[in-house]
Amino acid sequence: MARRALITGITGQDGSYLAEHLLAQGYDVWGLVRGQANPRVSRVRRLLQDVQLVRGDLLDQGSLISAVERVQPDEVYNLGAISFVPMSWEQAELTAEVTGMGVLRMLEAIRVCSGITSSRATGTSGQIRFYQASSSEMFGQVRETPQNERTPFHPRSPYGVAKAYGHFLTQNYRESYGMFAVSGILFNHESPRRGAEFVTRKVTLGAARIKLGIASELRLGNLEARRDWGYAGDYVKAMRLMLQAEAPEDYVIGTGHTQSVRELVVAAFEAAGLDWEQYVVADEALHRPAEVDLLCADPKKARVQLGWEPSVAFEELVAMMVEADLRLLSDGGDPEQDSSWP
Ligand code: NDP
Ligand code: GDR
Repeated sequence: MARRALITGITGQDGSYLAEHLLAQGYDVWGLVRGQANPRVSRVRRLLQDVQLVRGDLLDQGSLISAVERVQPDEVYNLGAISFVPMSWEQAELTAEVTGMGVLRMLEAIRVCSGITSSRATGTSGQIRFYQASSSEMFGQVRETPQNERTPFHPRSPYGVAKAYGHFLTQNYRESYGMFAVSGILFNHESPRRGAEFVTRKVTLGAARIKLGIASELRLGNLEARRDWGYAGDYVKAMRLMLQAEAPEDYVIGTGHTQSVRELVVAAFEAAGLDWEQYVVADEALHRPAEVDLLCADPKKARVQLGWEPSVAFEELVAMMVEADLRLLSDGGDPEQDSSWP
C-alpha cells in the first residue's frame, strides 16, 4: 500500500515541491487548504492534479481533527505558517496563533486521532509521523557560527519566537507521548516559486524587470545581512528523509555557505547582464526593527545520518531564478498574480 501524506501549506513554495517529490516516490498525497476564495487553491488544483485536497485551517482545532480523521495519513508535514518575517511585527498575535499555536493544534489532532492518552509513553507510539517546519530564524542573534542542532536560540522577530514555540512543543510531544515528531531546522531556501516579497525573488524579479525596461530601480533594505541560501527542491527531500529515519530526531538543513544580500544583488544583476550600482537603492525604511545579521548552517548531522546533501550552488540558484523571471515577464505573466506561477 502507498504511504499517505497530509501536507499543510500545500499552496506555498515548499508545499508544491514536497507534493511533487512525494508523488514521485509513490505516495498518496493530500493537501490541507483554507479559505473560501483562495486563488492559490485553484493554482494547486491546476498544477498538482494528483494531490487530493481537504479543507482545514491551523486556527481551527476541529477542522484539523476532521482532516486527520478523513485522510488517515501515515505522515503529516506541517508547512503552513505566516512565514514572512516583517509581517510578524505587523500581525504579531496572528503569527503566534498560526505559526506557533497551529503546531499545537496539529499535534493535538494527531494525538487525539491516534488515541494516545498516556503522558508517559515510551518508545514510539501511534502510527502517524509528524514533521514540523522549524527555521534558522530561531537562532536569531547568534554567538557561534556555523549553527548546528545544539546552538542556542535567540529569536529576533515574533515569527522566530512563534517558530521556537512550535519547535519545543514538537520536542515535548515526542518526549511526553513517544510520538514520532521531528523538526527540520531549515535555513533559507529559494526557487522560481518563492513568494515575491522575499529578498531573493524581489531581487531576481527586480533585475528581470529592469532588464526588460519595465522598471528603472530596485529599493532594498539591509544589504549587509548574510544568509545561507539553498534550493527548495533539495530541502523538501530532507523533510521526507527525516520521517523515514529509525529514530525521531531534529536536523539542521542548509548549505554551509553564507552570502550577503549585496552579494545576492551582484549575482542576480550579473546574470541579467546589468550593473547593479546603477539601479539599486538602499532604503532605511525597509530595515527591520531587529535584524538577524548572520546565518550559516552546519548540516553535518543530516549528511552523516540521512545522507542528505544540497545539489544547487548559490550562483546557479540565482541564475535559475533570474532566467525564470525573465521568461515569465517576457511571456506577459504577472508574478504578483497567483495565476502566473512559473
Ligand atoms: P509560504 O509562505 O510559501 O507558504 C506558507 C503556507 O502556509 C501557504 O500554503 C499558506 O496557505 C499556509 N497558511 C497560512 N496560514 C494558514 C492557516 N491559518 N492555516 C493553514 N495554512 C496556512 O512558505 P514556504 O513554503 O516558503 O515555507 C514553508 C514552511 O517552512 C513555513 O512554515 C515556513 O515558515 C517554513 N520555513 C521556510 C523557509 C524558507 O526559506 N522557505 C526556511 C525555514 C522554515 P494559504 O494559501 O492558505 O495562505
Ligand atoms: P528571512 O527572508 O527573513 O531570512 O526569512 P527574507 O528573504 O525576507 O530576508 C532575508 C534578508 O534580506 C534582508 N533584506 C530584505 N528582505 C526583504 N524581504 N525585502 C527587502 O527589500 C530586503 N532588503 C534586505 C532582510 O533584512 C533579511 O536580513 C525567510 C522566510 O522564508 C522565513 O519563513 C524562514 O523561516 C527563513 O527565511 C529561514
